[in-house]
Amino acid sequence: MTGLDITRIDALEILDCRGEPTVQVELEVADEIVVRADVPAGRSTGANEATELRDGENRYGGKGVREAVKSVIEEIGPRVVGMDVTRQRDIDRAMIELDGTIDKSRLGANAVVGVSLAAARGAATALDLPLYRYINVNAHVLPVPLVNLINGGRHASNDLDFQEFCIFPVGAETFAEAMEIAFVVNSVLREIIVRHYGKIAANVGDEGGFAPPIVSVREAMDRLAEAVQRSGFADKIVFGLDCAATHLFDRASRTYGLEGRRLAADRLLEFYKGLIKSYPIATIEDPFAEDDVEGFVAATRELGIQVVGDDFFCTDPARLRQRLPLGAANALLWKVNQIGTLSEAMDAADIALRSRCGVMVSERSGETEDAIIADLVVGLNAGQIKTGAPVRGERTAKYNRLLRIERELGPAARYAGRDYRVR
Ligand code: 2PG
Ligand code: MG
Repeated sequence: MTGLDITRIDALEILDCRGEPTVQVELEVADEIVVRADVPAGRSTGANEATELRDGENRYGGKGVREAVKSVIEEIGPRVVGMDVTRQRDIDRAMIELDGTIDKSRLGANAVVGVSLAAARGAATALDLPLYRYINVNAHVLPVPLVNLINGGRHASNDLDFQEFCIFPVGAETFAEAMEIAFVVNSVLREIIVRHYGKIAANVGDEGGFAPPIVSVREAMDRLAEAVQRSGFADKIVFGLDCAATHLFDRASRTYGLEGRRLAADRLLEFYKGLIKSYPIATIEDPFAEDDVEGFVAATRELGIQVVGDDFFCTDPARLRQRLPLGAANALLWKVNQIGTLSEAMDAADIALRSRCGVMVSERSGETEDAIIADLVVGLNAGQIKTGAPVRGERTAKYNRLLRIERELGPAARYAGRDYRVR
């Protein structure tokens, strides 16, 4: 045994920010160091994501994760206990082989990803390094936060079709300044929303953004643009959208549902062009459905902004290899639990960065207080992060960790700013 061997693995069913069950993995290194990792969960998921194991009985409306907990304790534990915790790829590969399916559905991606992330954290802790530096000795780039201030789609109980309306403070000097800007815009937006829709409209959606009773995309953009104008930071802010268009798409008619109309892909593209003319939008995620490669190619060619693939890539190296050469999308939304292991997700980031494609590290709508993505985004020097509104503990946990990392790095820290996509 070396001082880096995994000596024990345990798991527990805990709750995410929606109050739904999720997996927490506890991992012990060398009989003394104990770390934990919590597994997040999506709501607007892509069809090609690695598959979570949910119990499907009466408990928790079928969403219990006792089976995934059992996978960790009874199957993964005996396989990886005794392995060197710094051998991330070996650990991940051992789990992939043990699972034996293409989508990790036998053990459950929620079991596998928990162990994968706990191993990385355990290794960093055992070596007495912050996780971002364990991943990369040259980690120094603080990301621009894509701050989600208005929620719609599957993340809110309103009828707004697009899922996320965000500000992107690319003109801040530091990450700390970006957070201050986000606070001011969010506060002004709150006043605007209360004035227009009443105080009940200031309630928030799954990612902490407001969820007012707005139907029109342009009306939401107008409210956000007014908040930015009044905040005094207009010269430092551009906008971003997550359309989550997979969930607007009707397969039978091959049209997208928007504001009560049904639009073919070319009409939707025209709608985007109009929006980009009216507002300084710099980034748009999933503007077309997960399998609408043509739509993505057209968007990437014609919109002239960052086009991010979320459901479109599912953080899957194979999908990136296939679709990037076609000119479909020019940025990857990076979510470890979409593919299921840290090493596969890092392969996806590598492919993207080598193709001069941006990488935006992302939370899931169902998060916990675990802030691991803050370390991962700095470890990748990715330059952009999406982690919800600047409120609610499961979102601020990530922002707070980034504030801490910026201070730890001191003069070595560099805020990505306008170079968020490629440096
Ligand atoms: C998205 C994510 C995160 P979910 O679509 O980008 O914002 O949502 O986790 O529900 O898939
Ligand atoms: Mg998305």
